[in-house]
Amino acid sequence: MAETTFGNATQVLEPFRGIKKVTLEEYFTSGHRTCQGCESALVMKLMVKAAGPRTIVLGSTGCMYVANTTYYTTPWVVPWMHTQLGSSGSAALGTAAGLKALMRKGKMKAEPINVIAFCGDGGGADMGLGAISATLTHKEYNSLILLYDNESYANTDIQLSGMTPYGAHTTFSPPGKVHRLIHKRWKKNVAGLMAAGHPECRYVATVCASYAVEMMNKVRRALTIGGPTFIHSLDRCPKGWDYDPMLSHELGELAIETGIFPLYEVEDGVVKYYGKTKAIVEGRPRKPVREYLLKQGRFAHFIEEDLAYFQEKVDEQWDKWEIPGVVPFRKLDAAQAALNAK
Ligand SMILES: Cc1ncc(C[n+]2csc(CCOP(=O)(O)OP(=O)(O)O)c2C)c(N)n1
Ligand code: SF4
Ligand SMILES: [Mg+2]
Repeated sequence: MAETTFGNATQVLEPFRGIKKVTLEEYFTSGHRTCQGCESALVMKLMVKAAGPRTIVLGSTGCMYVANTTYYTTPWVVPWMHTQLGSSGSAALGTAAGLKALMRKGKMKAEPINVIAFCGDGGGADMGLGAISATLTHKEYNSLILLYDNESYANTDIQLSGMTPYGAHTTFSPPGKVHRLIHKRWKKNVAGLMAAGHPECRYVATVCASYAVEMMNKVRRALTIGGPTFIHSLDRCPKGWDYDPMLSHELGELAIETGIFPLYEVEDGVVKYYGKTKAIVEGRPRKPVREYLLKQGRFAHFIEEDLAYFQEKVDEQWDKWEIPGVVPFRKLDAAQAALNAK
């Protein structure tokens, strides 16, 4: 048991050193009704496997609520509670504060209990952003908020969210004869936003379950550090992204290898890249974004011009951002720097 500086107990969850060291126990089992190849279901399973049995999971409305609690069935083995669509932050904070108060009053055995609240991109990056932001300022309460990002409001039939990629076909942005692209906004940078704007939050990470052990280890790190922490997971959704479910794993790898979704963690203000993103930062060439985009039906209407624009935006993130893929403050270009020096 580790005491944080503010006297709140967390569990020390050492990282799994390889797949063979991962515990066999499952806390998200059979009984869910998610689509074949649903990456978010895998994320739930890995998230709670990493956390272990002394965990309470709170989930905002969305596929991971509805498909996981169909009438009289549930895959959750640990205590689980549904919360309103925009309330994952409030549920995390309230539960953590409630546990702490009960323990302080001696009404519960004092022991570390992990509190994890998950939310979708609609619930977390759009509707519940304020509540998550508030929770990340309360350093005296331990909770992890995991945003599973399937890049749409999937549960209500794939509507566009602030995390939907540029140009994607959703039920709110169908390509037509007059306008080929309906959705022309670039996706929010939610992990960067949380990391840059919340000085009391000691840990923010991005994860991809195609790299399962690393993903679980980021969850374990967040829970060990304690205080309010945040993880953003990019989750493939065969229904919304329109691809053969067998490609879920490969598309996760391609999202990283093309540089579209960088893997990093920010611990006490220090950015650390990991996995294939680290190799890219150290000079490995990125794969062209078309290799990722053209495997998905939601980009089937793209023409060369659209692919070129997408590539250009990703290149910019790597070449011009102050912290590549993380913080979009622009680097001063060489000409301007020379002028300033005069
Ligand atoms: C306040 C409120 N507005 C709308 C809804 C309807 N609704 C239920 S799930 C959902 C989609 C949520 O999207 P997201 O958070 O991305 O989760 P996903 O379904 O993609 O897993 C919506 C709009 C609701 N439950 N509550
Ligand atoms: S619609 Fe997408 S997120 Fe929802 S259960 Fe199906 S694959 Fe999973
Ligand atoms: Mg979603």
